[in-house]
Amino acid sequence: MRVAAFVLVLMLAAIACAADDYEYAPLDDFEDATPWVKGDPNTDLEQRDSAVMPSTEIVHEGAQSLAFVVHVNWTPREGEQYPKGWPMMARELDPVQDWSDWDRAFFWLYTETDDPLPQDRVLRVGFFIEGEEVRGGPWYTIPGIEPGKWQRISVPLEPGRDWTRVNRISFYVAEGWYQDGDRVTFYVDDLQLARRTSPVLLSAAVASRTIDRRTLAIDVQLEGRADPARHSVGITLTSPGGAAEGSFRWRLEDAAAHFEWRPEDLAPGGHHARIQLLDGETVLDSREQYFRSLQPGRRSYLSLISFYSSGQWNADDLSGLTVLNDSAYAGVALPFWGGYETAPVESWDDLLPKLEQVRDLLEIDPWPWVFSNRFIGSPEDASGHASRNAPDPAYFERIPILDLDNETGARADMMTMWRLAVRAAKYWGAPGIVIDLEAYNNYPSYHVKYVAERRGESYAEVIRKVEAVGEELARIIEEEYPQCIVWTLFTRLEVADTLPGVEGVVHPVPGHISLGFLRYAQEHRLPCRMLCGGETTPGYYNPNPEALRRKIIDRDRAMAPYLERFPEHLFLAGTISPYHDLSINTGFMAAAEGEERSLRTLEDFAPMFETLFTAYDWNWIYASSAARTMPYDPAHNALYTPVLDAALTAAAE
Ligand SMILES: [Ca+2]
Ligand SMILES: [Ca+2]
Repeated sequence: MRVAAFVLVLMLAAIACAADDYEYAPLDDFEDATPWVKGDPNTDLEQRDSAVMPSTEIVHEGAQSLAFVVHVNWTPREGEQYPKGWPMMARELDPVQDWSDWDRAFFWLYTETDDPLPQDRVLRVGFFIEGEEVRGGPWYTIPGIEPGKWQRISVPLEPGRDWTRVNRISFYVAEGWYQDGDRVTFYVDDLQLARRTSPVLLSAAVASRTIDRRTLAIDVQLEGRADPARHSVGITLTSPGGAAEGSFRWRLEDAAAHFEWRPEDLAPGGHHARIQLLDGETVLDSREQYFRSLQPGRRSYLSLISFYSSGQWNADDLSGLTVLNDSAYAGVALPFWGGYETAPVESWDDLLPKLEQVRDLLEIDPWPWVFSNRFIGSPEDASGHASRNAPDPAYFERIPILDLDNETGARADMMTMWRLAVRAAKYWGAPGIVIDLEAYNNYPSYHVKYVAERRGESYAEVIRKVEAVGEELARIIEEEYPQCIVWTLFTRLEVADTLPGVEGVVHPVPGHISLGFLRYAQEHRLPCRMLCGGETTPGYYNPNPEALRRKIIDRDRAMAPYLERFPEHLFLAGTISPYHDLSINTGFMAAAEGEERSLRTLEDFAPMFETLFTAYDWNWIYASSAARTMPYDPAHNALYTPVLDAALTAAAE
């Protein structure tokens, strides 16, 4: 199941395929609409906000198509459990159908609306296998939907599912994706199953460091059938300068395959891999990927990043920090100001006595920790927590979503904090500074589209201004401490989208802050480095080492364009949020109902730590309060230190 989930992620990024390479079978031409009904069996069968009917007006094939009419209506009605519901249309297949010999479904879609379509999700389709539930089902988000024209939609039938018993086809939207009052009609026509006439690469990924630092892991996923007598996979490595670094070839026995290969003398640094699917000597398909390898035998730098540190930093007596002098940590992040701080920023002289104390007490590296939340607004409809946590909520309420033009002075305050923190890192002789780019005040402000609409600016203008924020962060580094490492908890550069009128990919806002920073650092040849922290992926929690390794491979591939573009400046860090007793965990660290966890005690985490410390030169432990980790409690420190220390040593062997 875990493997299947990983495969699905890769496939969502799959490439459009040439139509000619398929053979087809008709599935539904919608000339008879009677099998199609509306209704979500879990919540609202009546669905007064949607309708399903045949259409003879907008037709792609034959005499009619099927219209799925949605009127978004958030007003609660009597007897309706969820005012923001899930309008759905579905058809049961009775008897069940065997699709196991097919690779994809194709259909035509015409979207009619006068309202703007939502950014992330517009319409989802699901092909259900007997026993699968609607909730959390096999939903496929149809990408790139544009109104006012017929579009050919291609849905992969992910390998790894049992396609022999398909019993339902469903389409749905969530009213919550749209705005109240929006009206949209989807016309669907000419649904067909399709089979590849010869195989292609659905995905291919290569990563070093997931087994050890000398061995490559190569994951290949085919669409179509592999014939071991004919088909093979080859990999060729070259250095960034174009020098040959070896090649290898394997027979392909299955549509999903994992290979391991230890090239001779894999030099640390960048490499280009070309992965080819071959039929005899004929190349059927190929993929290119940049990847980085690391120096074997190097001990990973482990840092502690925890809100428990806030209590230590803000205590009258800082000696509590000294517990960490006998720990596995090489560094600790100290939050100079809280994420919701609104008070005027102190001066350097105000800070200095505390900096001196830390310098005298702490034998590991202190890393100043700052928050970009300072310049993020908290409008009335925000989903964040500013009003609950901020000493002066009005400070955040007046910010126009993001204080991009320093409209309220919040951006200048953030830059002042940044400058003081960078100066403190230099004063301490610390390697660098930690920045948390989480939008605590208002999570929708991650989206360029939302920021642009709320600020009345174009997408391109918002991106330019956000990247200018990153440039200013880099300029301050240049002025204060050019060698400073900037350790982000995440960059979100692995998340890529597109927006109309914007050239190239669009990332969440933290991605563009990071890009502005990296570009400035590169153009000005600064010795500083940026670490992408990994909070978004591989993330705080993975159920087992294999799942973690898959995330590491996938992240390498998603980040490859930027790792290649910024070889001197961008590096990956890993993170994990361990616990020592599953039974005391609460909140996001607790097991879900019915979930069987293999990680129950700290010892269970040992292979997780070793996998992570093998994969990244920089790692951080997120010591959560939801797992009552209490890293400053000497007893807890004594519990965690030997396990972490052993994994650091083992990974460096
Ligand atoms: Ca038709
Ligand atoms: Ca409704």
